[in-house]
Amino acid sequence: MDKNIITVTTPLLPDLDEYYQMLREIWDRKWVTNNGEFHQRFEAALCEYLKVPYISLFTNGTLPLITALQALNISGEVITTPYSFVATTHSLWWNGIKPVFVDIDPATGGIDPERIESAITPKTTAIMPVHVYGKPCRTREIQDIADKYGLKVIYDAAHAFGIEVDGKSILNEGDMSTLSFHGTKVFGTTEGGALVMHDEKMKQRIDYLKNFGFAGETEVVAPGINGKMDELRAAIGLLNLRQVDAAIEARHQVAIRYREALRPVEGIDFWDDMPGVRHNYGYFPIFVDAEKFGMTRDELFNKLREQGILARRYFYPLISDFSTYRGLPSATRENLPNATRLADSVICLPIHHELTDADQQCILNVILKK
Ligand code: T4K
Repeated sequence: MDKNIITVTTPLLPDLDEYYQMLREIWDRKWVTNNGEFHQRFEAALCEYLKVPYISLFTNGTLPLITALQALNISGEVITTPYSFVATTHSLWWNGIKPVFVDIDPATGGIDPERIESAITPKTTAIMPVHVYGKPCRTREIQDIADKYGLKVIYDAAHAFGIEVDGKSILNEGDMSTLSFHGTKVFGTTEGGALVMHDEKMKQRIDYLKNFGFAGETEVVAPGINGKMDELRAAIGLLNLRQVDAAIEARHQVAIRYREALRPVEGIDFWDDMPGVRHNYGYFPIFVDAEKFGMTRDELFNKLREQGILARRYFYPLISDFSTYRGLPSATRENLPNATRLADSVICLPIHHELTDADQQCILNVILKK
């Protein structure tokens, strides 16, 4: 990457010498995938770190979404948010499920529980909310609705690594939660992901499903897929667990500096930490009010680009605006005013564990019009 370019994030990578030691072990064992030793150790270490009872590793963060829907036999219609990465809705499509978009709560970016009930039809079988940017959804209200109508809840928690509310992991909410360990995330294994579940029986089912449905050498119990994580990535995960807290703290410091500098700026809005929540600072979204700021979101975005600052407009366009989904009855902008407003005004500023004060100042100078 060009030294003068400031990227929105940078991967968390382990010390190369330590990784080499682990590669040497893999070479010695000659066991490279299919529930190897590092895979088993990584699952156990993640359960402890994330405070969850059961976890199943995957090769990315999209397959756990697809697999969770399969495991819970979800069909018909699923209520979801348009304000996310497109993989959320794609996972429904790949299961032949019709996505029903519901608007978001502008205070969290997550699905607005008050709008869920009116979107429920006899075909609705589940709700798929997203803890977007790692900000916890209103999980209690969502669960109350799910219980009332007998719906499953699958959280796309791709951004929610290590997020806790009042000391409890957000990943224990709903029926299952998925994680992404993509290199752009706070915690990554180059590509990778996981599914969090509540009981051993479901863990067993998911482990079968991610291994073609094999429940033994000669028995296939379900039409599974290949979603397994290999030993090379599990090793990175084990090493990265040792440094993820420091990385989150470094990101926290970046967030503090952004907030201090941007609070007085008229027309630039951002979110503060939520009380009782342990955040991971995976993203730092700002929302531009063109009239008050005197510049549109895209003008600011392009100005940053001119300076080599590769901020991103996550999540613009809305998923409901992509051609695949545009024709759905729930995909209209009238149905999704809050999501539309956020998508049209958002810029995610660079934030990562290696962002220097000098680089952050360059970013701020553009926004402060210095
Ligand atoms: N659900 C949600 C809510 C998600 O956000 C995602 C993924 C998923 C599900 C699916 O999980 P995965 O199947 O991906 O595990 C990125 C990621 O590819 C994607 O994982 C992520 N969400 C999404 C929000 O962002 P891009 O297209 O923005 O990535 P890219 O390649 O443009 O990278 C962004 C910046 O990161 C680059 O400008 C520089 C930096 N970078 C990137 C890579 C790949 C590096 O410094 N090194 C790298 O190796 O999608």
